Amino acid sequence: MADLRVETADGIATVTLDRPDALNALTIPLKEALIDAFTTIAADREVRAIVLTGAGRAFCAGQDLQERLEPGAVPLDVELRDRYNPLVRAIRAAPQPVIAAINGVAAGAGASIAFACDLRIASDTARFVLAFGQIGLIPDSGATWTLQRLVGAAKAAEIALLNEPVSADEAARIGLVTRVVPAAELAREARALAVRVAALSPGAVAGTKEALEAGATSTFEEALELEARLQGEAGAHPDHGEGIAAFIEKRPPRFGRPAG
Ligand code: LHQ
Repeated sequence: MADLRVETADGIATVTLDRPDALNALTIPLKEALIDAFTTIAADREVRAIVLTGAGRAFCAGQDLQERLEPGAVPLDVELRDRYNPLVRAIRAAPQPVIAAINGVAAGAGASIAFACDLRIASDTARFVLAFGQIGLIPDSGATWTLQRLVGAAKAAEIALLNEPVSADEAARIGLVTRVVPAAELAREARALAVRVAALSPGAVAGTKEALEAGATSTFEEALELEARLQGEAGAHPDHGEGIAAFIEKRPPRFGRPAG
């Protein structure tokens, strides 16, 4: 698909939105290609980390507004159920950590997609704009759930209701992004982050994602029980023994590979 690039090297898949002239705004074919890409990568055991980024000066300007003006445009509830929701679900359900490398403006559903990722690293040129309010819509693609969990209810209400752009520095200050780096260094720093998580045990990473997701809405008791179940599985996997052996032998662990 011309508007989406997927490159895989050394266990890291890089997914690049590639409609720079429209600030990587999301059309139906682009959303469908993204869902396909995340579904395919999720099932690829060779991939240990995913980086999502945008070509040109934007990360993603959200829904392509030109497409909404075309005759027969799909009703918004249908568009959400058929494409946006499956997309953010696919990001969150991937067993690999998904790192948003936010290279520029992330607006509307573009911001929601960044919020759905596991980690966010931003260039100093990045900014978040909820944008929904300015076109008479409510935040969607999971933003009403993710944003308040990332920054707290008061800050989320401020960002969503006032439509104030959140600069990269402000995003770092409120914990919305892990780090801000100079634009020229973003791709390298995002890759370095991906290399770090790719070196961890894939099973432990997938279990951590699952437990954090469930813990966001579970009771404390439910979280304890899920931890016990997932830890039982992690402890029974060869990666646990490899981790202990590597510690004792004072060497880096080799996770997810056959012993020897
Ligand atoms: C665009 C877009 C764009 C097309 C810039 N589409 N061309 C929606 C409905 C359907 C289902 C349910 O969910 C949703 C979810 C949503 O995402 S709703 C929110 C949709 N997005 C927006 O409302 C954002 C609209 N864009 C903007 O507010 C600004 O463009 C931002 C703040 C992103 C960037 O501002 P600037 O840096 O000043 O750039 P610009 O406005 O000059 O845009 C550059 C070009 O990109 C321009 O085209 P042109 O031909 O004049 O160079 C824009 O028309 C185009 N573009 N966003 N979403």
